[in-house]
Amino acid sequence: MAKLEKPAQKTIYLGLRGDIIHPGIINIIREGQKHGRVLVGLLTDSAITTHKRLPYLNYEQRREVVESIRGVDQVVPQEDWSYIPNLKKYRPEAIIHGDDWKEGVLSQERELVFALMKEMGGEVIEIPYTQGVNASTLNEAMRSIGTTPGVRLRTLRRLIDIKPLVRIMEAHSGLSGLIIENLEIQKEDGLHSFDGMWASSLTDSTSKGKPDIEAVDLTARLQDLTNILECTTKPIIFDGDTGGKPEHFVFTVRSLERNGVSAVIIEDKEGLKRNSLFGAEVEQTLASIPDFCEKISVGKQAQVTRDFMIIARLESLIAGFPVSDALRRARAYVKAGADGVMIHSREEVGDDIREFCAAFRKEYDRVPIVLVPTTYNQFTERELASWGASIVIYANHMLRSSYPAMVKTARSILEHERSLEAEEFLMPIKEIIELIPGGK
Ligand code: SPV
Ligand code: MG
Repeated sequence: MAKLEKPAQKTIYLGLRGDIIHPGIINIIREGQKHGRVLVGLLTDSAITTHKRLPYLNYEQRREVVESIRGVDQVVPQEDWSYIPNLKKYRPEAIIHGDDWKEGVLSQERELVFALMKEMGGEVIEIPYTQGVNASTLNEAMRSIGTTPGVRLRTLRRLIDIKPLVRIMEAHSGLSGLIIENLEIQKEDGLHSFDGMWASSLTDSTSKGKPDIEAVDLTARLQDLTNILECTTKPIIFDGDTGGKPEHFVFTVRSLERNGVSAVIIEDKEGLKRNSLFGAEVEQTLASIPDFCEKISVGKQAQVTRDFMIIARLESLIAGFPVSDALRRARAYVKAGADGVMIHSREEVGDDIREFCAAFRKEYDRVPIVLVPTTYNQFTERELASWGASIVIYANHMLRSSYPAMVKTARSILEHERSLEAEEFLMPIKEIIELIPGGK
């Protein structure tokens, strides 16, 4: 009896995110199977975040799921957003793709893929895209459902692991949080957006008309935070001031964790702190190293999740001490359990910060460094990352931009004794009504 010969197996490459498995994906795998063995290039977390949000599942979890789909023969990592490096590496006979890449961000990539496959003697199989379902629209839908505290909390560590620099912006209200949540701009190297939010003591207190002297209590700040939590899904870093007494800090850590906050930053000042940018005339006294280490360690013992981070903020440069003092403290704080350090400075040149980063990175290659470049704002994110920074926080920019805008409008109305002239500064009423969906 003639043996049934399997046709010579061609390799069909399929690039996937594989975070949300929907009928469109199953369909393309089935189509791929008709042409040969399906080799899935599964995008790594860092490849995805160059153009899209961090996936819900990490790479290993996605691999497990995709490997179990009938029709998938092999899964390999695709470490780049572009298919090109993997196509060169695996030299498949064909690549299969939905025809939706004819338009939009992938259209250029499509041309490159066609050229390369032609050069390699392979082909591009395009199949009609399954209308109505794709990972991006499903992602949108999931975002409108929201997140859980645990998922939000874990996201910061995942981002630190995969991104050259995590970009955090200050939010002091639901509305500012929504801007950070949704704003995206397309640049040559991918989609740019903010990775998370900073709950700043300065802007929390300023928005209440109060000075930033640790006088606004935690309960009031948690109420502000609730407004942000309710309408966003991105991770949050909380400005914990000095953390108070160790016994208070235990409660702060647990409250923040319960709410899904990813990290708290506490500063090593003595007593009730004053804002670091107040100027040299305000004397800032530092906590003793053992006392601050004790607070870190009590906080670490209090946390119930594995991923919550306590970041120690070094105020040596603010208080007039040299980089060597900050380094000495940083070593002690890391030893006490700090999950990262933030180095702060009022200097505009940035030399002190750069010197600290270089010295710290020599000793600790993985402990995250947080920078707050309010005064040394001439440096780009790429430069800060090259110094060794892991997180950049734009600590007060949403509030500082809103104040002059409000003054301008109020002044115009006073001057003209009507609001017509101010209208050009304003968002149209129709837009504000439509800004927050669900009013209908
Ligand atoms: C804040 O935003 O409240 C901070 C950063 O603590 S700074 O204002 O620069 O001290
Ligand atoms: Mg503060």
